[in-house]
Amino acid sequence: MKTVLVGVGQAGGKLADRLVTFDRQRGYGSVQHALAINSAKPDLTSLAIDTALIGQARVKGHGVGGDNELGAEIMEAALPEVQQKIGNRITTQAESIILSTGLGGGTGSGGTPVLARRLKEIYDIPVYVLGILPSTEESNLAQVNAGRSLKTITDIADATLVIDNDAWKSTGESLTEGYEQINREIAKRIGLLLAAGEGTDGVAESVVDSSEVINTLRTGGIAAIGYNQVPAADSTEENINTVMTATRSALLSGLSLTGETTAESALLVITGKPDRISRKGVEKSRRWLEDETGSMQVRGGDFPTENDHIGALVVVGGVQSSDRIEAFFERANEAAAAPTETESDSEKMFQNDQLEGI
Ligand SMILES: Nc1nc2c(ncn2[C@@H]2O[C@H](COP(=O)(O)OP(=O)(O)OP(=O)(O)O)[C@@H](O)[C@H]2O)c(=O)[nH]1
Ligand SMILES: [Mg+2]
Repeated sequence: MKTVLVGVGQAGGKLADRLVTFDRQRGYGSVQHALAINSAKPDLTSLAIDTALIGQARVKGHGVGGDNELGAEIMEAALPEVQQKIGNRITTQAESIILSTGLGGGTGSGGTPVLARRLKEIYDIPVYVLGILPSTEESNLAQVNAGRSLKTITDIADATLVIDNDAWKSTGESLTEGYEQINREIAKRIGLLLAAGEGTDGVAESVVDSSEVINTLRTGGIAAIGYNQVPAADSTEENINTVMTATRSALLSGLSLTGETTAESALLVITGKPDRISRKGVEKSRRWLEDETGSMQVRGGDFPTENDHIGALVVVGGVQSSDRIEAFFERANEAAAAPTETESDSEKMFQNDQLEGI
C-alpha cells in the first residue's frame, strides 16, 4: 500500500523515521514520502526524513511541554503551511496517509487530531493514525493527554492503530532503551503490512492487496497489529503447525495491544517461501483467528519472502473489547477528574466520559 507518512511530535517523528529506514532497507518502496512535524527544533535535527518546525512564534522551538491544548492551537495556526507541505508529497498513487504520534505528549497528542480532521476534509484516501499509548508507568498527565487525544482521534481517523508502550518490553530495560525496541518492532510490523498490501504478481497462490488492508480497517475505531515468526520445516506438509504457531503467537504475544482483545475484523498475512506455506495451516489459522477474536470477517493472503522462517502478521480492526484500552481509559478518567457515580452506558464502547476531547 503506497503511503505518505507524517510524524507529529517527537515520538511520531522518530517512528516515521524508523519506518522509512525499514522500508528502504528492505527495498519495498511502500512509503512514498515522509514528513516529521514538531514544535521542538532539536527533536527534528536528528531525523533523516523531511521536517517542518511549527509554532516558533509561540514556543520558540522548545516544544509545548505536554500541553496538548497548546499543541492543538499551534497545529491549527500552522495548517496552511503544513497542508501545503503534505500536499506536495501526495501523488495520485498514494493509497493512504498515516499520521504517527505519541498520544501522551503535547505537540503530537494535540496536533494530530487537528491535522487528521483537515486531511479528511481534503483527501478521499483513508487517513490512519498510528498512536502510541503511554506505558502504565508514565505520568498522570501522559494518561490524560492520551485519553483525550485517543477519544478525539478515533472519531476522526479512518482507523487508529494503537501501539501500547507496555508491549514488547524486555525486562530490565530503561524507558529509552525500551522505546527504541518498540520503535523497531512497530516499524517492522507496519512496514510489512504496507509492503504485503502491494501484492506480488503471480508468485503466490493468494497474495494480499491494499484493498484487503483498507477493508480490514474500514470497521474504524481502534485497530492493533501483531507479528511473530518461527523456523520453517522443508516440506509444506510439516508446516501446518508452523503456520498455526506463528499465527497464535502473533496474536497472543506479539500484538501491539496487551491483554485480551476482540474485534470486528481481522487480516492474516503469512510470510515465507511460497512452497513452504501450508494452505491447510493457513485455513486452520484463519478459523482459529475467527474464534479467538470473535471476528466474523477474517481476510488473508500470503506475502512471499526469501526468509527461512514462516511469519504471521495479524491486524485486528474495529476493536470491540480490550483489557488494556479499558484499563487505560479507567486510569485516564481517574486522573482527569475525581470519580463520580455514573451509570454504566452500554452504548459507549469504552468508558471515557470524564475526558474532554481535544
Ligand atoms: N514507542 C515510543 N514512545 C515514545 C517515544 N518517545 C516518546 N514516546 C511516548 O510518546 C509520548 C509523547 O512524547 P513526545 O512525542 O516526546 O511528545 P511531543 O508530541 O513531542 O510533545 P511535547 O514534547 O510536549 O511538545 C510519551 O508520553 C511516550 O509515551 C519513542 O521513541 N518511542
Ligand atoms: Mg517533544
